Amino acid sequence: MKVYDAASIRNVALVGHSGSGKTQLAAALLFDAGAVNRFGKVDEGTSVTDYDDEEIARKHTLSATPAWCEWNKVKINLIDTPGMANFLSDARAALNIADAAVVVIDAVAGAEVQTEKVWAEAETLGLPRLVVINRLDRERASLDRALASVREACSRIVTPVQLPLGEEKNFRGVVDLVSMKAYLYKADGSNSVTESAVPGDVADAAASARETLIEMVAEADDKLMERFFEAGTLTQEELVGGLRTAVLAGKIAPAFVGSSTLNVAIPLVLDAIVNYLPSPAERPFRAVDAAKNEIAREPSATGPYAAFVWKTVADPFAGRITLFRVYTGSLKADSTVHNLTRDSSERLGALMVMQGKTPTTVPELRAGDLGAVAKLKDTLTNDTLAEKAAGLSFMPVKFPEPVLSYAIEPKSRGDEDKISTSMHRLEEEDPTIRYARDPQTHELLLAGQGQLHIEVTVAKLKRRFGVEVNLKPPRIPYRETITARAEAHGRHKKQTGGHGQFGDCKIKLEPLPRGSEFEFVDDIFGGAIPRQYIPAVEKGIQETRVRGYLAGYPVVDFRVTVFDGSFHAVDSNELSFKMAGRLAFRDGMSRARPTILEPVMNVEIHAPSDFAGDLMGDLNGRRGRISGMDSRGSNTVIRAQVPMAEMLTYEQHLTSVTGGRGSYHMEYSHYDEVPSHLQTKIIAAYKAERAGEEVEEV
Ligand SMILES: Nc1nc2c(ncn2[C@@H]2O[C@H](COP(=O)(O)OP(=O)(O)O)[C@@H](O)[C@H]2O)c(=O)[nH]1
Ligand SMILES: [Mg+2]
Repeated sequence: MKVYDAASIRNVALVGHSGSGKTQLAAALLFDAGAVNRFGKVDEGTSVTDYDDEEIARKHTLSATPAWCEWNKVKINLIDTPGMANFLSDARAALNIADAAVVVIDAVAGAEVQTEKVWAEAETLGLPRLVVINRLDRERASLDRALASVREACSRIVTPVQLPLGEEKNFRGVVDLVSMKAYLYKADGSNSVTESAVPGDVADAAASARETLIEMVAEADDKLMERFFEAGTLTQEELVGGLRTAVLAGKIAPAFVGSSTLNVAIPLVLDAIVNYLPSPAERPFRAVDAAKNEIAREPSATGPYAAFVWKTVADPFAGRITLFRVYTGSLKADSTVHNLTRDSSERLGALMVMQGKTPTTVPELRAGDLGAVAKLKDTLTNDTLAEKAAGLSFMPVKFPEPVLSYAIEPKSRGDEDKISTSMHRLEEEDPTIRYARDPQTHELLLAGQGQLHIEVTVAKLKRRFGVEVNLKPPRIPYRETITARAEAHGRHKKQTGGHGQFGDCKIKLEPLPRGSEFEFVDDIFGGAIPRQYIPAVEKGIQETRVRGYLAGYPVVDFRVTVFDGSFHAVDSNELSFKMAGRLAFRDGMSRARPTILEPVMNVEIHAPSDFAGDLMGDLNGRRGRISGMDSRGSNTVIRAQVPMAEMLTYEQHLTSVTGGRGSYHMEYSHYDEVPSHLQTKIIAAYKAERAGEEVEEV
């Protein structure tokens, strides 16, 4: 396979709300460019980029997937990304290594919640954007309405460069406002096209839309503005050149129209990617130097190499597949590279470029290109592969922390080890999940971005690694604390046969601010407790506090001061003082007015404004505190703080209330006291759970 130089590469992330047609668009682009010989269909499970079993089954993209094609001698690297809230971090990871974004919009729905999110992300990263208003063949599709909503929700820089020919199911092509030509397609999936002059019935509309475009282009550049005032218009060359400059500067996002299922007007998007979007050679890349200062560098095909690992795929057969972008220098097959992040060396075998799941080997990948390599030993997502001489590394992408945690248990006994090795591989692939054993309950916990995310992870575990688990209802990580100061006394005395046991201590308990965990202060003077036994007192308290006092949750945010005690010259030992510590702690807790704390989440909900009233009422019922409300076009954004315990079933609720048109996001905020009537329930549940167990001997 050919090796490409930066100037003949485009790296483009396809982003947008779920269902706008990104994956189908990728299938059409790849087919039209001749990169695949079959026109893949999402609905038939044959798209190039939704190849994972789970994606095919759910008809939803769950993970960012690269593909590529060649168009007019330029290699286009496309990255298809998920549009669902639970999986959006993969879209972010893709945008981070792309040079431009193609934002896909459903011509019926217009801009949606995740459209705004990915738009904002692309803007923050300074990426030139191109908009594709897709699904124009559907009933009630409207370019005007879709455009108006994108311009309102995202930005005024969105400017149409095409007009549609034919409406809804008769949508057949476009008038290109730059070339002022009409392109009609057969709409049978093939890309056969008839080029003609602009038809008479749309001539006026096209002329005036072109005028607007020319004005927008002129406004984006002072020199062109002057020319525009002198001549009253721009020449064709000025328009073409000026449009490109404006796109690169982020001043115009040209909007294209199309149907990705009928394959209408899609080849023009390939032209646009090549003509209007930047090559890596035109974009200095961002990195940090040895002192961690941000720097911008020009890529160069020669000189020291530096590459960034943006994703890892856990393949049950091929093992770990590492996806990277070469930013400068070049990587060669069968060579050794340095992992700067881990200071280790990695042997590269075959270098590959990925067409969905299908690899093609390449001898070399140069600055600006994307590629993959299998079976690296310890390289993970966010690592930098670079020669020290390059003097730079790449900033890791910050992935969101999990917000919900479920306990899982193997369906067949003895699968624990297999679960944990498979889970660790899935964790490498998806940095937004966490898998761990609860130190107190010994349960296996799987945490992720939402219920759907957890379900998908469990499904992957089954399909890819053949391990089945049951999901148990999520546990809330409650905590306990005290609200009053108390003094307490613990004395452990046992007279057995010969040698006895004796430990005795007096302690003070005091509340501390949230987040302080636990402090232990030694305030013994004059040897009331011999030095060597004081750590034993602390240990005794530590061991008991993590097991809870009211309902089995760790006691936090308090200080213990040991201030007095007594000992016995013969019978005192470490164990006795540990016991005394435990007794004192429990004695103190009984008077320190213990209480239960629960995690409270920051929640942000986006939904059509018609539902705002219902959703706010429901949040009140969930003990939520509304902290803000905004309207965005026809949508409302509600911000609230809600206890985690009330949010466990929110996903289903929101979907059913809004008919799937609402979405939400939440993250941990702080711990707060549980209202007392609910504490009673938590304590009762704990007692019921423990009813069968032996009572621990203190
Ligand atoms: N009618 C019509 N359906 C489309 C078009 N593009 C995509 N779809 C359908 O819309 C659904 C979602 O498409 P998909 O590519 O998976 O959307 P994604 O979530 O953005 O990747 C699928 O059923 C597609 O067949 C289009 O241009 N016209
Ligand atoms: Mg998709």
